[in-house]
Amino acid sequence: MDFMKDLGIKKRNSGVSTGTKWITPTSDDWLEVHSPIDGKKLGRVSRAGKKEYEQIIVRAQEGFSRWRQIPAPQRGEIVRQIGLELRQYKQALGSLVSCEMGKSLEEGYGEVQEMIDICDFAVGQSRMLYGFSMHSERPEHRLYDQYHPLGLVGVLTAFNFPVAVWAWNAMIAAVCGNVSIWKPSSQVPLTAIAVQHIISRVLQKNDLPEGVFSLLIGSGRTIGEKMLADPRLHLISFTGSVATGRHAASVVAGRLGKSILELGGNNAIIITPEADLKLAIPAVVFGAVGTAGQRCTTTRRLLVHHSLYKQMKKALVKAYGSLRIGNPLDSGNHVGPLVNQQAVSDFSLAIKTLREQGGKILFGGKVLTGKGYASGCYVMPTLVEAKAELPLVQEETFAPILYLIKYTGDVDRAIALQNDVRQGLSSAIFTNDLREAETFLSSAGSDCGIANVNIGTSGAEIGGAFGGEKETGGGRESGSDAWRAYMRRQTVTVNYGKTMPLAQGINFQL
Ligand code: UN1
Repeated sequence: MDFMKDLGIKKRNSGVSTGTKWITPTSDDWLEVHSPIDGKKLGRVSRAGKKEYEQIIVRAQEGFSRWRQIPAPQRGEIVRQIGLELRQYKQALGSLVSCEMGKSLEEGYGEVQEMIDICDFAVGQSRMLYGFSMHSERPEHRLYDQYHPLGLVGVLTAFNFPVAVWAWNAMIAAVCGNVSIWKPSSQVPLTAIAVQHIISRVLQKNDLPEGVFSLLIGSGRTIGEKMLADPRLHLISFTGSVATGRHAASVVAGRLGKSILELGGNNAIIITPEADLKLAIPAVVFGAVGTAGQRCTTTRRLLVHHSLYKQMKKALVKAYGSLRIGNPLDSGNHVGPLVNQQAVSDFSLAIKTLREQGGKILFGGKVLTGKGYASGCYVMPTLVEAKAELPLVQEETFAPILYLIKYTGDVDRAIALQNDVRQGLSSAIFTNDLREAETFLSSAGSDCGIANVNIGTSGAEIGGAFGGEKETGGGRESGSDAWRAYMRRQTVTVNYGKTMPLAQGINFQL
């Protein structure tokens, strides 16, 4: 595979880098990487131990003391160059994402495009780190707020978006004057190494110090835990499951550190009687089967008004029948494999449990075997007729399983069903009725971080703030004013007069 070579991936790779220099771990701890496409070994990665962890943190601290002195627009210029470099490697990196993680090639390219887009966004943001200027209540006083970098930002990313989520965090953090330390998922270390090669050329060309963008590949139990507990890391951005996120949140909160959590979703689309099904059907199918159902924004529940239910069910069974499942590097296929055997077991267990709980499989429900499916990671996208209150419908199963749920009554009833889960990431309604759409968007509407009208639940643009409520964790990353979470806010009052008045009119005479 030529793209591996172009990206600097070798048979044996170091998993530790300070941004400009690779460190060879002293321990003999190797991670073997296999593709879920065909089980083929892609390479080996040496993992960081305690010693390398310490080296990385110290370099990052040194790097930060230099990086924060560089004016923000100049930091933006570095990010601009990273964006240009990523454009050169879009095909190669997108192919590696697809190969290592299993998402379709189109989605692999899309993910790299998200990186490029956030670079462009961050370049602009580097000139817009605005604070407010207020009017002081005292004469000859100036009152304003300003934003300073936080310091070291730990970025712990999940397997399903091996590169984009890092970029949302690292690029915004960088223009804000922070340095970042990236611990990718152990499922997808090679894409992280490839990214590190790409950015290290930019860092070297600009004569930047070590420690601005570091990479630490290691196990969650050692390196991940160390990062969570380390008071030298001012902010932890964590993407992953609710269970691990809950643990991460408590460890970081225990040391009064800051965190951004982007945890699970259980996203629903509402189809009202006023929906345009020509729009809704492709959006539902992409939302449910894209990335083989392994996005946190995947459509998991479809709430269909009873008047359209039969029609919708028929159309979906037909659409699912036309999906092509197979090697994601073949652009003719819609759906690739799940990430590993564990994910397949989780899928099979979910199907069994659904049957026990009274769900009816309308399509799929099987693990694929035979030619082209030898890795054992391919499953059939699955449609299940279910009641909203089934225990498993309340959970996020990270697989392409879509629950068809019939509702009767008005849009308020559909919104109540949509909100009646513990997670709160993404949501959507398909309707051409203004009242229904605006009710869904109102304060009594969707309780999710993302609410879409006539668009599916996944595929958010980088320009908006990304994240969700309730068990999704409450954090926001990426666009809008999410940058503020990466900075420390300082309220400044300057007295340029010749007297010393106190606020609130307090009289204090010596
Ligand atoms: C994720 O699944 O963790 O909105 C991120 C989307 C993508 C990002 C998903 N832009 O589906």
